[in-house]
Amino acid sequence: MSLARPLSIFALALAASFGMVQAAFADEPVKLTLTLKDHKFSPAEPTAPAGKPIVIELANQDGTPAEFESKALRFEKVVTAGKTITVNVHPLKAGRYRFYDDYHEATTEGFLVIQ
Ligand SMILES: [Cu+2]
Repeated sequence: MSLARPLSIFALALAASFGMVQAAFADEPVKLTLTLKDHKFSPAEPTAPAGKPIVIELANQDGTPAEFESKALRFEKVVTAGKTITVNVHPLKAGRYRFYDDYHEATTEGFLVIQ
């Protein structure tokens, strides 16, 4: 029996499993970490790549509750004083998407920049 055949099968299996790993990474969400302090988001303009699911973690360091909201990104979630929440965002096209604290909308906003 020649060694060539088992080796090529092994090579194919390796290539296939590598492809699956690549596919898993493609769907891996991009994580963004934001803080809210003195009614300002930081960073105020986080960036993320287009076409990837995104998870935004927001830590509210203020002594008042906030409602993390975005019509463009379709989320709305209350975060009480001193707590941290996460919201999921579906894959997006390049652009600038506004978010805000619905309890202080006039002063507290940011933009998710998709590149
Ligand atoms: Cu609201």
